[in-house]
Amino acid sequence: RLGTERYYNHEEINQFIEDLAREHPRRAFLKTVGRSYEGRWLKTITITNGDARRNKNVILVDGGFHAREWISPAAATYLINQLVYNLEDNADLLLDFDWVILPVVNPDGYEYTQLSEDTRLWRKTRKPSSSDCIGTDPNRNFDFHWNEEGASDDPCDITYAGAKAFSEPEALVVGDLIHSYVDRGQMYLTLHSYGSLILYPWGWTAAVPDTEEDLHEVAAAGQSAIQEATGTIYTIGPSTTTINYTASGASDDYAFNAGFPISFTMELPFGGKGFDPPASDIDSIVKETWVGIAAMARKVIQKY
Ligand code: 0X9
Ligand code: ZN
Repeated sequence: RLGTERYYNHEEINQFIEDLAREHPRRAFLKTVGRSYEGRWLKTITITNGDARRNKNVILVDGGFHAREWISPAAATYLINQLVYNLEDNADLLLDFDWVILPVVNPDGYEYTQLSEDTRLWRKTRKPSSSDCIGTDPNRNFDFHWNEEGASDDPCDITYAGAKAFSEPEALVVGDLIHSYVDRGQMYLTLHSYGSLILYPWGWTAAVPDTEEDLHEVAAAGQSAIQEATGTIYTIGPSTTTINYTASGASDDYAFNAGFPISFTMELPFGGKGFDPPASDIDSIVKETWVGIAAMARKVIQKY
């Protein structure tokens, strides 16, 4: 299992989920769902309790959209550890759900940020655009209110929406995952950093969905569980007015619009150093993140 003492690269994370699937053939299933622009394999791991029940409800989790947000893949891998190795504490979560996890959506960007201090704060993908600038913001590339407010037309901008919706193979993979699980999908969770926020739709407009109360109730369960566990105070609310900007073409709105009744962006904590929580902070951040996610999943079980 992957420890929490350092950050891992994409190859190590893929190796980890491959090993898990091989060692737990009845409980963990690996699926190759696509390839990044530079040719890295995008693989999901589906974790079950191994019982015979088919077509359970699904929780879909992804991490590593934005290259520099290293704590996000770390939290996704910790979640995988918990669901596989801590069946005693999490039996209820696997009785009702299959969990599908894509730990690193944007591996090209993630690897690029590991090259040097100069590239550490890269955010986007790594596919060249029509201009000299490289990369698209994968979280502005989804085909729902694509390239409206809070997304840029300028390929040199860090929020460049791309030449068209789903121009980036990495975003398209997540879009396809959303569609392939939506019939069974109860919660979509995308892990970002930083800010200690649980954001729910909409993010493309300041308007809120009819079901805001449900979204709020589930988010509040995560918020209070985290506060109880560590004292960390998460702010929860509709994306646009809570993070204080509009951003269109993002995956959370896409998943919610497609039919996931619960869809959150979780902005993990600052961790002392922004996008670079020191390795010594990884353990506490990913553990409290898991506490929040488990509490939200339990609230979903109760509600639906
Ligand atoms: O701007 C983003 O993509 C997310 N914040 S980050 O600092 N990690 O880049 C927030 C996305 C919130 N959701 C929507 N606006 N739909
Ligand atoms: Zn992000």
